Amino acid sequence: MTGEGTLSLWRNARLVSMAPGASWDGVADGALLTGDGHIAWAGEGGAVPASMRARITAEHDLGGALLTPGLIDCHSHLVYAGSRAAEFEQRLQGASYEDIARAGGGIRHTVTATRAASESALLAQALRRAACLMAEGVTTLEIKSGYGLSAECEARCLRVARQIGAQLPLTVRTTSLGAHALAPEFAGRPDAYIDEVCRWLALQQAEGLVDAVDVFCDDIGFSPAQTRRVLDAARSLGLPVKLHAEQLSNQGGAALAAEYGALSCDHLEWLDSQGVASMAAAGTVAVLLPGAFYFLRETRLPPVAALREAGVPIAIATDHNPGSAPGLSLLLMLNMACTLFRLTPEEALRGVTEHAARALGLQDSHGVLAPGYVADFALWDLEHPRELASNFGHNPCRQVVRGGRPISFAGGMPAWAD
Ligand code: DI6
Ligand code: FE
Repeated sequence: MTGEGTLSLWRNARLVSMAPGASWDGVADGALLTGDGHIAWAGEGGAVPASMRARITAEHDLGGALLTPGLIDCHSHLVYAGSRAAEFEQRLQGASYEDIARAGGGIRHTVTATRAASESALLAQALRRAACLMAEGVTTLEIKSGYGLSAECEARCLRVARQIGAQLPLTVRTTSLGAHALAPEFAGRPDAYIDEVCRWLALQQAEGLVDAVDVFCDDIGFSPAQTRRVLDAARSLGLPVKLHAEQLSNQGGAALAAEYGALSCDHLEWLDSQGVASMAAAGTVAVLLPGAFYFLRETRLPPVAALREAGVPIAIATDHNPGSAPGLSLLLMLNMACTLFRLTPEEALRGVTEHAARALGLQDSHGVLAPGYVADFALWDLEHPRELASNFGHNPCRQVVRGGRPISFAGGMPAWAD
């Protein structure tokens, strides 16, 4: 892919490639060669191979900036309408997230607002949210459905997600999460609702709307038996699966998902040792979501030490949604992953690069700066990558490049700069 054509040289940066074995301190006089949207070479500026030097037609002096892979937010619920700030107030008065959900609020509140919104209104709001994430270096974003809960509205939300990927210089991976909450029309009939969710998957797949399938397996979500039926339906269509598992209770969801070779299990505060072992054996990524933990004032920590010891790859994501994690800063999640979950800054950055790519099945193309990978990267006004996790509340991102092309944020909306 980069064998013959012209190349761009990006030089004079501290290169933090996140390639396995690369130094956490980065390469001081680092450089990249890109061509045809991909990385042709990465290393010390003085060591560019002569054969490649001859093909360079453009040169960018990066002025000593820190250079990392573009960030990957591997878990978001970006498409929805309405606000849940009133529930924030209710929780401050003592109501729990589960109380509000059981009383018909929570996810179902957002479903009512989302069903009432047009595709263009949903798109306009979601574009602005995606722009916030991108301004902090996000170049790949997973977007789930799950606030439609009908064949038509779930498809509408997935179409909006696809539109975001078409309109912005951003890689979008879509996840079908019809089994997020019980649709109000199916009150008391969760198994009949699961039949519907399974039926929709084939239609969504035929329309090219779905890259993966997810289920909220919990006391206030769906049972392991119901979850299994959705995972079976996904498997019969050849779709990869993920799971909202062990967030508010321990259902054994992680072990169940691992049985299906899940790409990831997400949340995991209630994960037990059997779940850890199953995930390790299946190579399933643990996606930790410190924003939801923080916003719901959870106290039970995900078993980070056990995940580490078992060699389970750990990713970090925003879980952006209006109810449990309304933030739009992946950098803040790096900070919280360290302060709340005691990840190291290096683990946190790997959690939004190499391991986040793996959680989306993109580990062979995204998440590290190495030959053959996509030329998605971010430049930061920072000296060391640890500062990405230690700082919070301001945005040190100087430039975002996707597929070798710089992005401009003129007017707040990301677009190709060239
Ligand atoms: N867990 C979450 O944290 C989000 N979905 C889920 O299954 C929250 C969704 C919401 O409250 O709107
Ligand atoms: Fe979520």
